[in-house]
Amino acid sequence: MDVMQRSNLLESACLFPPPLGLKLSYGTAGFRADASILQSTMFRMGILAALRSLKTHSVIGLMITASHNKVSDNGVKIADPCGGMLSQHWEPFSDQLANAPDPQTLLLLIVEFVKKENIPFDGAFTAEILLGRDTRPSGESLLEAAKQGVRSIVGAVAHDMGILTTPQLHWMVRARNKGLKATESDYFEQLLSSFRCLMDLIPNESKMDEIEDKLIVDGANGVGGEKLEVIKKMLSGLVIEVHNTGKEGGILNEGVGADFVQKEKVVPHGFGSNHAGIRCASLDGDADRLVYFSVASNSSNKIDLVDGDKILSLFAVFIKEQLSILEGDMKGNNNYKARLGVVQTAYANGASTDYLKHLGLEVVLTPTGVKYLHARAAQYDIGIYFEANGHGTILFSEHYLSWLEAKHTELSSISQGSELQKAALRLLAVSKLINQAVGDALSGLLLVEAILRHMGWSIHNWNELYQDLPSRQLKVKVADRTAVVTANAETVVMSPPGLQEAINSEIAKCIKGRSFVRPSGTEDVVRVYAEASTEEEADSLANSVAELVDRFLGVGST
Ligand code: G16
Repeated sequence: MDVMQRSNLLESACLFPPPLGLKLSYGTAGFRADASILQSTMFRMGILAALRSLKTHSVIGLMITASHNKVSDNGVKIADPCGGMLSQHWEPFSDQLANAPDPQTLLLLIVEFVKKENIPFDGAFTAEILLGRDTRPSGESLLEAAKQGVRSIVGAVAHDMGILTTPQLHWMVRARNKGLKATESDYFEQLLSSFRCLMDLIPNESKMDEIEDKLIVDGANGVGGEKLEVIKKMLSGLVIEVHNTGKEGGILNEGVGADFVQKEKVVPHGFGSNHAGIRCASLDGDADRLVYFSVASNSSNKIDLVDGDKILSLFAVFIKEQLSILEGDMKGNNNYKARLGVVQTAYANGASTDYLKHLGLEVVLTPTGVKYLHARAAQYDIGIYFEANGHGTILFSEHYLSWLEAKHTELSSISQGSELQKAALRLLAVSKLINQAVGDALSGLLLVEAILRHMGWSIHNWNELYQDLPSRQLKVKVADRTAVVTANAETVVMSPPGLQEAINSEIAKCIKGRSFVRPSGTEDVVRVYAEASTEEEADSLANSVAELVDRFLGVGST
């Protein structure tokens, strides 16, 4: 790094002093905090993104969003060259950058890191960053801070991609680095053409008439509703009505959205008994999560939730069906058996895991956070991952896709229109429809809709795949949530000592009881999950465990 670069960094860093006395942490999916204190973090993540671009010789993404958090919060997620989350290897550096107390310390950290990582500053490659933001009002000024961060690395270029869903930005980064078409209209075109392909391949015998044409979507008053309005205009064979678009004056994520619906299990604002029986879906604030629900027919505000686990199960059934057609009667010479695996977290309802295992699938658990699930799913030919909160996708390995392309070409020449050829084509269409970079509510929704029509299933048929065990989630505010240390994919508390034993004795009081606690990586709380054979038991187990958390770590304790 030459003198000009150093003085450039120092000068611009002086414009973004960090908030005093606050420790920021990269968390489950990037930094998140009250938007008013994030200017310096955003500036510094702009620097980090530019360094990452130089290091990887690739385009990097920077998304300004706090996803499901309240509207006054904001945050930043970095997309790596493959479109996935920032390499975990760089997370400690991002924590150090965010927390450097003054410009001199910041510069020193950068100089040392550049040396350690051998980041080239020879001008041979131009760092390029794609910036996106959700609809939060704070996004605009934070975008300016991020741009200045990018530009403080001499020669680096920041492209403002405007208001996007988080998965759109991840998709664009991946597409750019693969040399593919990468604009927003390319994204829509890819989704819609692969959706059309799946719809055209629906078997004639499918009982399509049993499925309501109409889908009502809760847009969480965020960016997802806005983008769905665009998709809707280009669709045929599916009628989408979007509520909570944000244009009716509703507040982002307040009483609406996938997180609210999944955690509270009640109707979002704007939905009621007049929607009973209709297929409904809910997106979160940046449209990377999707859950479905139907409104209970009595006049209560209760819903029948169809969560991420059930979306995973629907996808698994469909993929498995296509694989058994393709692999059951292999014609030609080029035959191969795909390794299919599913990835969940401890939040997965126990009934879903049992169901998936019953299907004969390999099921693995990882800690919470797409970054963990994605990495694990990428180890299969086809890896399906979902968190119960609705965040997930289906990954196809490059190796499997090449095989599938070749197989499809071969089948098209020897048995065009055969079931085998159709199965290969369906799998190829799924790989294009479903976002290969990250969980994406919009592409997930189109795939769910195509599969329901393929199966001839109503939302009720789908929901009956298995019966969820009653579950309850609570949040506990504590003095220091980092005092909770977990192991075994977050199923066991290692610290504070004695907490796990106390949780175990509460679990032992319930039939089919299961409970765990973990520090949230997106909010300043400890999360409690409990499930049991009845609603009452699940509620009481969650409450007792929350009390234990409070007793061991409560606001008063240290
Ligand atoms: C982020 C992550 C998800 C994770 C969620 C909750 O979601 O991308 O993988 O499940 O946070 O994390 P926590 O329980 O640690 O708060 P999003 O949609 O908010 O970006």
